[in-house]
Amino acid sequence: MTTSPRDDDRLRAEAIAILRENDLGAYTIPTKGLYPFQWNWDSCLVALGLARIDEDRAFREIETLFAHQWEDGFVPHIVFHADAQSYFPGPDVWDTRRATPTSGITQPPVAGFCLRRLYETASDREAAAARTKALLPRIAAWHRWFHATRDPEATGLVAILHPWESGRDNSMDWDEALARVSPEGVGEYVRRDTSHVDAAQRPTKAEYDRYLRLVQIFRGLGWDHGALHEASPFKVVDPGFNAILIRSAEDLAALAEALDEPAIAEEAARHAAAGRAALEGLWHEGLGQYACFDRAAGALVESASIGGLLPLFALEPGHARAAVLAKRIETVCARARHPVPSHDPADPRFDRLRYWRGPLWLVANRMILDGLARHGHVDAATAIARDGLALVARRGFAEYFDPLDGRPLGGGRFSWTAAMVLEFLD
Ligand code: 2M8
Repeated sequence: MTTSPRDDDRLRAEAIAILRENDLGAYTIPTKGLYPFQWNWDSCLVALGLARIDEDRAFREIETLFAHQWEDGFVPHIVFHADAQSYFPGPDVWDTRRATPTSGITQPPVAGFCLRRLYETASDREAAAARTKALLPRIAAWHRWFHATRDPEATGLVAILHPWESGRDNSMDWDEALARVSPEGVGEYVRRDTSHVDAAQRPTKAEYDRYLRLVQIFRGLGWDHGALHEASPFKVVDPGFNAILIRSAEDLAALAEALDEPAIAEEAARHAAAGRAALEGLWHEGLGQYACFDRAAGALVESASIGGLLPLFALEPGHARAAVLAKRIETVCARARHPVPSHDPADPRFDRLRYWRGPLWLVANRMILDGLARHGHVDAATAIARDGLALVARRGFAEYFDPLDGRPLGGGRFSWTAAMVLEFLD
């Protein structure tokens, strides 16, 4: 699919209008109603789009997120800046007791990757250098927090302790590990998401029960991050999440080099190297891609999700797995009409409508196409960007899309979809 120059102008104008309407001053909400607060990785990725409209505002987006970093280095997945009743679970459920309430779990650490792009493309070089330099120690502290609290045995790879941390909430990757979390005692609650979006496009009640049970367990430990890894019944090492951390560490090291912060550069380069070396342990020969490692069960997970394709975004150019992974991406995409399905359509569990169990997401595509381009597959990368633009031109700025027929799914007028459109129009 392609777009015409007129489509492109219309897409650009519409993307900017969406980012403006979801802009609450110092942060951007993902979409009205469904997600009325600031989300961690949404904000960083949205900053890439904002940078094309207003550089100052783009930096502000990331600065606002890091203004709510905890003293231990942790950066929350949601910052509840203002009251809103349209989302569950809200601040009272998390009960983290922060001055501005936040959640107590984190999200994929794309900040390092996004900040490097902001810095390198900024036209006001002096302002960009000063603002980037001020953020470097904060990102370094977050990465250090990951290695200390989520990799206590120094394996080089970090675990997520909640499916929401992955950003790919209901992926098949978590099915077995989540099934081992007993929902007993979770109590009654009222979901809000299914009043905004068709329930067939959202996680199930059985999943929500367990999502909430994990929150209750962690809340019972007073959100003491040093204690959660040991106590959590759910600990999974996600190749996608780790690839993002490794790539952000590489980008943090490059920024720290450029801005004369040698200690940060050295530490970040060390983290990236340790992560890359350990990634090899997540290679699943049978699936022909990377797979999650269930740290509680001690086994690789039989699940061919997009998480296992994301390492392309982090492998060094020339790495032996890169060509195999690029080929694997081609195979998975050939099974759908629109790239890149969030799960291999050949898997009988593939669900074209249900959120992260099949639909395509432009933010994931952004990282996949970056990985393809990084390893020399420029045409394949361009084809993914073009398809995404044509999809949005025809179907609107949806949260996610059916990869078989392109139907728009989830929330509408979505910020990160708008930001990715601006990225792809480049
Ligand atoms: C989705 O996750 C939230 C929980 O964090 C939810 O469903 O309530 C995911 O797609 C996640 O990746 C995203 O950051 C968030 C906001 O767009 O929505």
